[in-house]
Amino acid sequence: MVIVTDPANRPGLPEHPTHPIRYGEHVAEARRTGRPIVALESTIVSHGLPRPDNLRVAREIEATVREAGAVPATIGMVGGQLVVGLDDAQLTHLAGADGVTKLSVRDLAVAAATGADGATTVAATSAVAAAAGIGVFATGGLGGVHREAVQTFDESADLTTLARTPIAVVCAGVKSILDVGATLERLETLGVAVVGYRTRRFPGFFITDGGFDLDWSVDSPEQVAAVLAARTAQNVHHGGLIVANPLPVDEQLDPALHDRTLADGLALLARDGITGKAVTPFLLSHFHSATQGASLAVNVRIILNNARLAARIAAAAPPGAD
Ligand code: PSU
Ligand code: MN
Repeated sequence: MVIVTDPANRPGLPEHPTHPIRYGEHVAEARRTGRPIVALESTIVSHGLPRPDNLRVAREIEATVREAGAVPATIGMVGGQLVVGLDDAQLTHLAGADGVTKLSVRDLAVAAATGADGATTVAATSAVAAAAGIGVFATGGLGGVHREAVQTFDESADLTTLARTPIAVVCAGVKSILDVGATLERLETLGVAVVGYRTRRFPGFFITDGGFDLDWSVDSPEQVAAVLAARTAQNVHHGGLIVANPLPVDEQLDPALHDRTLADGLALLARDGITGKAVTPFLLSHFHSATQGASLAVNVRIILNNARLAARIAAAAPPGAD
């Protein structure tokens, strides 16, 4: 990447952004009137879901948040401008354009200064949402500790960011392509609270039960809101809260198909020597093709399920609880 020190002097680049964060009109209005807001990430749109389903799904996620009584704020970067509440044209651009960069927290300032188009990960979305005073965020699955992390040190910045960011993230756990047990251990070390939503088992993204117990379970959006209120009132620990929301058993990917597909995918990884950033996209596209689209349909159900719960939590939380 070329660092552009003076973007205004470079033809073809947008003007250097003057506002660190720009709010979409619908989000600015919600902030003025105190309506509940749910943050949404853009990396699942640009990098996590195949085109052209990704744009349709991005719109469905926003519609689901609205139907459940909150205002969606999809976060991303357009021409170096950080936007909280992308409009439909911006969302369409990030879903379809080539050269949209995956932005974690460390990338945000560099991307802004170089006028980049970027999609924010869970880490970056959480950090920006918290800075914007938004306390609830819905996604599909978190990043985590990769299976080969003992050699590669590959652990998502999602975990370390949540350690210091006061946000509630509604997700369906982490994908089974990661080391789920190690991810839970790291979350404990980092001081990130994990509560199951109506379950004491950590969900396994495509599958309802990821194979690990949780210490805590909550039963209602109001109870999650009470956790957030208690955190604020205590004023002791300001880390993230993971609300682990499993798909109902009858909506999960068939566990036998899941296990088979994962084993085949891992064998292909080893055979082709695929490592690093390429691992997750490779395994996800293997899942989508090997299950003839079944995993994609499950993926979409997961995100919509989380968007709905996040909206209900945001509606139950008093404004400014975070
Ligand atoms: N989980 C998914 N789909 C995704 C991601 C996670 O089911 O697209 C994305 C999220 O944006 C998450 C990021 O924050 O991958 C983690 O990437 P990394 O491991 O490079 O931090
Ligand atoms: Mn990584």
